[in-house]
Amino acid sequence: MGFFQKIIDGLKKTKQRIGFKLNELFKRGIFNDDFYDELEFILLSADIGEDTTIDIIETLRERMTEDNISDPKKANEYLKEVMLEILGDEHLELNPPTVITVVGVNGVGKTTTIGKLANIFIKKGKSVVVAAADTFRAAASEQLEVWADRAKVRIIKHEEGSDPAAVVFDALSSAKSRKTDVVLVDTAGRLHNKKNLMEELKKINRVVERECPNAQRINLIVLDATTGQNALSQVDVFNEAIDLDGIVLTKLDGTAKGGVVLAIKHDMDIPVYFVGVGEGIDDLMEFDAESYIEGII
Ligand SMILES: Nc1nc2c(ncn2[C@@H]2O[C@H](COP(=O)(O)OP(=O)(O)O)[C@@H](O)[C@H]2O)c(=O)[nH]1
Ligand SMILES: [Mg+2]
Repeated sequence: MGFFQKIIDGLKKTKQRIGFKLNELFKRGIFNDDFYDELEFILLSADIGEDTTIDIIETLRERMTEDNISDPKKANEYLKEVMLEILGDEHLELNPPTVITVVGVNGVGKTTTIGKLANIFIKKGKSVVVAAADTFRAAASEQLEVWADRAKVRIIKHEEGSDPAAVVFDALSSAKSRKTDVVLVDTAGRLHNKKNLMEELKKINRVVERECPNAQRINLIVLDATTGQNALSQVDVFNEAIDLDGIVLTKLDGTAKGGVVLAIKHDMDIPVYFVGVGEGIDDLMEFDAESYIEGII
């Protein structure tokens, strides 16, 4: 399946919720107060969020009035343009050696995403090692090992319960001696022990800074799209412990709340670099604003 088709398929549920309604609404060709009220209602239903929705509608109304738009097709293009402007066009440029630390709460898809990222980088001709720094449960590093096998990359892991920062230290040493391009660090996400978790992440970060001061360092937070607007608050929590550079939004395929990408872009100053659209190794895509818009409306 092609890249474009995958994104479109992944966003199917969101499109089912809002795409057809939007289409009906625009087709009427009457752009009065009722139109904007209804538009607001539809956008909110896909978790685009209140502030973002209000901004979209205000800008759209202004431009449509100014340009005296009455053609439904044209109006629809205007909406897409406003959304595109919010989404912007930022991509993750790898500049190896690179250390990517992946954080987020339990179950959002960190380990899976690391497997998928390893696969993407390998396909781009980079060498990759993954660090199993979620040492809290033995199952966590076993799961990462399965992904490392699938992506055909090396894994550094320690015993269950060992110090996550020590795993990272070993992974970095190994990467330095083998001149590996990318180190992917998997971390724990047990938020019920928030203070410990945050201290752990800070410590990992210090080890990376100390051992690889000249490396490109990227902290990615993984968010689960099915949690909709709640995902946004997790960014604040983790940003307190480590500076987040980018977002991976997973499980877009399982939700009609795909509009949350717009809310994230609008409310947070952190780019969405990748989106997850399934459980397979090829189901992670670099975020592309235009395909995304085509996918939802
Ligand atoms: N449908 C779907 N499931 C996903 C996606 N990413 C991860 N998952 C599933 O989410 C569950 C939790 O993933 P895991 O990587 O263990 O999360 P972690 O606890 O953050 O490491 C697993 O069952 C994954 O298969 C995605 O993009 N789409
Ligand atoms: Mg995990």
